[in-house]
Amino acid sequence: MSNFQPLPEHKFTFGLWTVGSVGRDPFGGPVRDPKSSADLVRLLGEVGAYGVNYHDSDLIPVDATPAEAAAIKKDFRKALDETGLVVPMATTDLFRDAVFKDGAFTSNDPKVRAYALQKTMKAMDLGVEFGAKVYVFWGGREGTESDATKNPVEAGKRFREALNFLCGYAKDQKYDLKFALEPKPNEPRGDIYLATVGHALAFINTLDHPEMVGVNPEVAHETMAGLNFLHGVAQAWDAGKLFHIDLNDQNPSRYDQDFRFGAVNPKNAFLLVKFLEDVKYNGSRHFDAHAYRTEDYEGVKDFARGCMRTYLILKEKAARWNADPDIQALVAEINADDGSLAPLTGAYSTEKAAALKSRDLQPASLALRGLPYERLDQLTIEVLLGVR
Ligand code: GCO
Ligand code: MN
Ligand code: MN
Repeated sequence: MSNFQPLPEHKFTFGLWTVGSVGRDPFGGPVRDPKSSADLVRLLGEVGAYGVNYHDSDLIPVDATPAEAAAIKKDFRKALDETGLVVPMATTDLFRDAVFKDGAFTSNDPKVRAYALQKTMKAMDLGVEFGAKVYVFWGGREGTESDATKNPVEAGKRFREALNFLCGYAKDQKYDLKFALEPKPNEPRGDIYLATVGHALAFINTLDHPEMVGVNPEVAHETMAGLNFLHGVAQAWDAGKLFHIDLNDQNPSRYDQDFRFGAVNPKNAFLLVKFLEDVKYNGSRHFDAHAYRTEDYEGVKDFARGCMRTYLILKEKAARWNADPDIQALVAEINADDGSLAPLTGAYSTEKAAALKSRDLQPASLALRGLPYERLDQLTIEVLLGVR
């Protein structure tokens, strides 16, 4: 049995902003002293992470002088070399600064939109400098409190124009970068555009370079909206658009909780891990979560270790589920197909349509069939509870 030790091949990553969170919330200030980026890399090295991601301003504060920026980069690079951590993803902070109070790419002010583009191009340069291959766009401020204030069609056009511009920039610079849009329904805006994975997937098809753009779904974001996260992930996967994933946990209908992966709904977490492992998702498993505000830095390490350990435990449970003969017998029974209708279905033809229309399919007798889903789900729970 595995000892659930994280290894580089597991591709576990954390943002500087996750383990670096000082515990601020809307009602209270910091509970932990800030750490330098280099020290956060060392902390992640100590707990066994594979990589670290950052927003431009997590690494280089907006007001840093060129000399300060150079010193920070040098220390950061040194910590990466010491620990062997890599930087698979980078992103832009387009939400913290007051200038973005009405959005960045979708702001009503064309000067703010231009500034957002400028800041993102520089942030892309900074990401690529440390090896990032995925560039995330989380539009935290791209939204409204009142739809009297912004035309949603115009906002969509502005968002599209910005992404087209930035795809152009990445191509022009010959950057080996894929973009990943991160949907979220609300918080910090009252409502955020491209609220769900589905909205983002549809929007991508309207871009000039759809092949460069995918999604970065986050457990908490679909869950906040009461949606089924796995269904969104599966749709993104099927579309070839699962470029990155943000793992954490969340109670539905609450504020953005960003709990340790698997902390709230281990069954959903299990089915998600099983999905990612079954389809052989090859990207980062990025934990975009925070330690409880009660923790000191030892607790932050417990939090980070917990995210990875839970993932690995669930991965082992997934293998157990796949190898369980009783479970597999039920799976086979549920999906049984005697092939008798294959000649009438599948790819369309005039002949098939005519034959299918006239066939008596006996729906009343089909409806009599019982489906052993109670047994299958109970066995799933028993695998999870450790008795199988
Ligand atoms: C949130 C978001 C962010 C983004 C991050 C990277 O709810 O605050 O999930 O953490 O993932 O800005 O783009
Ligand atoms: Mn989030
Ligand atoms: Mn996120």
